[in-house]
Amino acid sequence: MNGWPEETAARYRASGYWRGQTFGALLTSLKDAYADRTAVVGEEARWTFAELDERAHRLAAGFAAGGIRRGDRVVVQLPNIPEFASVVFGLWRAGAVPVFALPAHRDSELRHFVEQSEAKAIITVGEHAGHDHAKMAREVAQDRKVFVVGEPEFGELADTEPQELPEPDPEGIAFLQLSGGSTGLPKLIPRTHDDYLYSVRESARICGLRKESVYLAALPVAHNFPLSSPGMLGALHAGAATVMAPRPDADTAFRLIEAEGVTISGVVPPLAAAWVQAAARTGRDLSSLDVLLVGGAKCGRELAERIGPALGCRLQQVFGMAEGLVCYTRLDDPEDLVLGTQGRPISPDDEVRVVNPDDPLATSDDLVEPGEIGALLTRGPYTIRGYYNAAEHNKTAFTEDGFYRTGDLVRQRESGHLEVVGRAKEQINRGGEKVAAEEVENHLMAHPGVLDAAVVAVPDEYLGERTCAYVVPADGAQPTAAELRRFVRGRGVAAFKVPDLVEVVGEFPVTGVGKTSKRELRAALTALAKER
Ligand code: OOB
Repeated sequence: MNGWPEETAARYRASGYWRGQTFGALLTSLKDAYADRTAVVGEEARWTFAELDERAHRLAAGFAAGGIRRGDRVVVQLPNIPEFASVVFGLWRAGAVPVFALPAHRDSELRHFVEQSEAKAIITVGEHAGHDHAKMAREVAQDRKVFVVGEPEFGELADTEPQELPEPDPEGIAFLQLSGGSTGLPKLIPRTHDDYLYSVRESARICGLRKESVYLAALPVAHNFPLSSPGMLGALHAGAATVMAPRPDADTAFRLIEAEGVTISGVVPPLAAAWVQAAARTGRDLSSLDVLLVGGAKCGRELAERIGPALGCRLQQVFGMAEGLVCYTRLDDPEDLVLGTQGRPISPDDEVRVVNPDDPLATSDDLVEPGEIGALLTRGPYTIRGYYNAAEHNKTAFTEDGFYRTGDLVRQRESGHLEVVGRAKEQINRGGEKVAAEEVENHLMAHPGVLDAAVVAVPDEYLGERTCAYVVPADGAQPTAAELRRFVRGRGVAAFKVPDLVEVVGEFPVTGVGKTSKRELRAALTALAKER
């Protein structure tokens, strides 16, 4: 029922990976073990495990009373605030299924998540970072419920008398995570209590979390990396505190590291570079920081080498994906592996195949020679077997024998460590934020003055990659770059999806490429863009 064949599921249970525990039950056991220890810290709040547990119970009862039933999907768009934790655990206890939107998402994306998941409600905040989230949610929601943290109605929910609610199925869908996507719109990723909790437990162990640890959630906490690698959930699992950073910049992060004695955090490479630079002139005491995880996009060797000395901490590389597989360098790995690879999988039962990179539909048998570059396929105890309600897309996104086609180009060392060397998928990795080429092209092509568009990555010193849109105007039209960027923004998309560069051209500046294959066109344009 959850996508894994029953035989495989039985093996994962027998191996102790899937333990039949729900997130709600986990929080109960954490409350029993760590009642008075700090669980979550925000700018104005500091909750113990007992308080978080109590809040989650009340919210669960509130959601149930408010008509949220078992299995109902609820889009959650919250920034890094303690209520993220209480709301999500509250929904879990009510048996509901959170759908994790990022604060950067705008109305067209929110609408897509609501429709795709057939959500019953949206939970959001009022004004955040200059944007009125409540207003946006109400427009998108139409006749669905909207709960706004900080408004009286939410206060009532949060104050409901706790009640016993039936436990959800630990092998059923716990939440829907968003894929970075390479086709039209982000796909929804169904994760179960059992599979996700396995990755959380192991991540906490691999990253050395103890109850004395303090995790700084610098990136938007709904994303898989700060959520579970090891993230807020890994920290909670270990009995450690999570400090919610309202923003990820060095000033904010360093202030919180000093004030809260943060021991561990996770950042994308451009942010790591910014922290490294800022560390040289900071007056803050960063000595508590022990481990910095870097991932989401490739951390080059040069940056990797500077992180430890500049921040006085250990570097741990992480290469993961919301679909499942997460790789870490281990804290006791030799330096060469820590600096030069993106780690090895969490589980001995994560199956990794490096296959023919020239065939987008290569199967798990089309292996390259050991040590050669190939496309990464994977399956295992916490990697999904299919996207949510996406039967057609699943036919190519997964092999017949259930491997997920990651779209990443890797080389595997004898130790099992993977080096990410590139990407085969039609996606731009903008400093860890994923942009699907086709999604942006579709927005551009909605402009009456645009005949055709192709979006590709251009190398960028700071972000690693930026987006460049090549646009062919319709007959007689002369759209400008500024106008097209404004147009895309006006379509209601996350700011990181607005093309950084727009080149309006008479025709696509590559010869010998038919317009039949966008894939080939993008490949040729990417090669051209690299030479710029
Ligand atoms: C993380 O998750 P997603 O779902 O936003 O993006 C996954 C993709 C990977 O397929 C790969 O293309 C890229 O992001 N990626 C990396 C990387 N980590 C992720 N590429 C090169 N080097 C790395 N270290 O980004 C994510 C999820 C959990 C933990 C960490 C990152």
